[in-house]
Amino acid sequence: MAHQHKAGFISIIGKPNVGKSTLMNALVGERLSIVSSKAQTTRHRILGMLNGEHEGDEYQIIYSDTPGVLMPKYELHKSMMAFVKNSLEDADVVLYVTDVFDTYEDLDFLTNWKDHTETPIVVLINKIDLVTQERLQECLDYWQGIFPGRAILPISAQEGVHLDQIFKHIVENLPVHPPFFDKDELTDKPERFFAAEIIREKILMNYKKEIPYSCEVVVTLFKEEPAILRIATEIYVERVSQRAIIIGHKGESIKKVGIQARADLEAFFGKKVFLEQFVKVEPDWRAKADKLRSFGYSP
Ligand code: GDP
Ligand code: K
Ligand code: MG
Repeated sequence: MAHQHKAGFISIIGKPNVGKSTLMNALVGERLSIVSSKAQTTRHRILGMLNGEHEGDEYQIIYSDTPGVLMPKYELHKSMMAFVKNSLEDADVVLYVTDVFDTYEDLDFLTNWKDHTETPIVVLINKIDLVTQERLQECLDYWQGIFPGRAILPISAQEGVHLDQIFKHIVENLPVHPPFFDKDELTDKPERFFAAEIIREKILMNYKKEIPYSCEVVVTLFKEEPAILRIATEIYVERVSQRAIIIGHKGESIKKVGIQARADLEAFFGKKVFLEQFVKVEPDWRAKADKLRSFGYSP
């Protein structure tokens, strides 16, 4: 039989913090999506491409990492859920990620979708490195009840356990189709998106409570010069008091973010980076549709 090209979209969805971004990074072999122990780390739909060859056929797998499904409290959450919905509509296979502590969240859109869709769903029970075989069996029974008749796989995204079995499910369901993206592209997002995400990751690591959620990072300058990459960013917060916290005593806190971010930016872009950061106040930006649009939240 003549060799074919297969290509398709694989959506990674599930509740916050179950390990969706860890999984996508593991599946594509790159740190494309921020991972943190805080819920709502991922705010966009981020594509990660994997090109290869399987049993003589070439393939292009296009993974979508998405924000965790939640009941929206802010305009920002609504737009995050719109990314999730779009991702479900486009999918050739859906990887529904849960972990060994998770229970099903009965959101209307999710339940309607799962009970009616003909799209193949693979339920992944993540973080099996943390539990006993007995507990895992309970999880398997529970999720079989929620997703009757669907494939269920225990995995550890962090330890790389059973990821090859996910791949098997995917290639079996990948449509014959020419590539959607250039074969040397890793993602659909521009370089400046990743610059902003790396800085947001450091904010998530360095500040507590509400602070990281009140922040948005905008890259205002991304300029490649022969010896250096110049990046300027604006960090938006919602209140003047939050601005003071971000900056810290004598600028210590923002300086720390800058040092950590610059190290990762240099590794990611393979180049020396000059980074400037400005902290600005935009009252209640998470509730304002026009602000959200200007920050790129229009799915
Ligand atoms: P997301 O919100 O679903 O995208 O989850 P993240 O990928 O950001 O991960 C949430 C937290 O779970 C992070 O602290 C990860 O390091 C951790 N995590 C992810 N996968 C695993 C796993 O397989 N085992 C363990 N023990 N922790 C994991
Ligand atoms: K997270
Ligand atoms: Mg995530």
